[in-house]
Order: sequence, then C-alpha cells, then structure tokens
Amino acid sequence: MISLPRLYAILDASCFSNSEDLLRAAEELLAAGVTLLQYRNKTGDARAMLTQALELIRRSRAGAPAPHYPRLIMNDRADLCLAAEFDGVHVGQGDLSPESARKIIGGERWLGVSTHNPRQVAEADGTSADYIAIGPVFPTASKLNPDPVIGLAGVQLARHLTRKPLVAIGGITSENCCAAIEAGADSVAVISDLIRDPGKSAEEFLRILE
Ligand code: TZP
Ligand code: MG
Repeated sequence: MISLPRLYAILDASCFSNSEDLLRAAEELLAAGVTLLQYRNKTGDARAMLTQALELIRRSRAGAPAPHYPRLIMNDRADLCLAAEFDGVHVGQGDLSPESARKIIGGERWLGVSTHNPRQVAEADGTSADYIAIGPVFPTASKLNPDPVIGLAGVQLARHLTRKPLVAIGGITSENCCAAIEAGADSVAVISDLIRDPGKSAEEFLRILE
C-alpha cells in the first residue's frame, strides 16, 4: 500500500495565463515542500500537454536530489503519463477504467481514481487503484459540472468503504483541511486555495497538516 503525503497539490493549467506562470507556480510549490503534484489540463492538446509535462519533470528534478524527487501525477491521460515519465495517472469516472489505465502504466506507477458517491468508492476499492479521491467535499469552482457536494459526512462514509488511501477534494482550504483529515481522509487535494501565492499557501497547508 502506498503512503500519501497530507497535501496533494494540483496545478490546473486553466488557472494560469501562460505556461511559464504554471511552471513557476510548480517551482514555488515544490520549494515549499510539496511532494505530490498533479498536472491537470482539460483543454490543452496532447502535444502542448506533453511539452508542459516534460518541463514540469525537468524543473521538479532540478530542485531535488534523486531519491527525493517529488511525485508527479498526470490527470486523465495514461499515455501522457508514460510519455512524460510521470509517476502516476489519475483517472475520473469518464476516463479509462482503472484496470485499463493500469494496463498502460504497469504495476509500479501510482493510479488514482476520482469518486463522487459511495457506490463509486466501493467500486474503486475493488480495483488496483493505489488511492481513491472523494469529492467534491465542499463547493468548488474549479470543476465544470461538479457532482453534488458530499460534505464531511461523505468523507466519513467513504472512509468506511475502503482501506485504500483516501484523498478529500473539492473546496479544500487551509481553514477546512484539518476537518477533512479528521473525517477520515489521508490527504487533501487542493487547486484554487494554492493559486494566489503558491509558495506561501503550500507552506501554510503543510504547517497546518503536519
Ligand atoms: N474533483 C472534484 S472537486 C475538484 C475536482 C478536480 C476540483 C477541486 O478544486 P478546488 O479549487 O480545490 O475546489
Ligand atoms: Mg479525469
């Protein structure tokens, strides 16, 4: 079983006006101590995504010595995970099934699955996914057509349905992150509350979640 850090930072390309801003935010997050980072790009074409992903890999390794490289996770795309030599892929309910993604990435890379209700958690629990994300826990503006908010009770429910590492996602802030952990999450995934000042925000999350 894998062990997740408390903070799972997600860099969503739509939050940045250009590639350099995204890459700088990544550098700030990593310098602050983020060790698990997802690259999410819902609008870029495959080539643009691969270019950005390769640069993320390069910069993330420039800042850390070999065994301590941060883990980079590709959202949605198992093919780009391999092409960019990322450490894992995160699939949602409309992406490749966990088992299909697993066939592509092999047994070593991490596989995460998004779930939004108890049925999906139970189903993901029966797959080879390494971790399960559950949400949106709170209202979020970062996802198009989000599923209904599940609240902390939804996290508690998910906790009873799986022993896999559980990631709370959706509207997570430095104010509510501890409540998500207390409800049973092992980690919190954050997009918007890390954007304003990525370095400072990540440091604050890491301090609070310690
Ligand atoms: N899945 C469920 S909520 C969400 C995703 C990708 C968006 C989380 O973003 P934020 O800004 O941290 O609410
Ligand atoms: Mg997806």
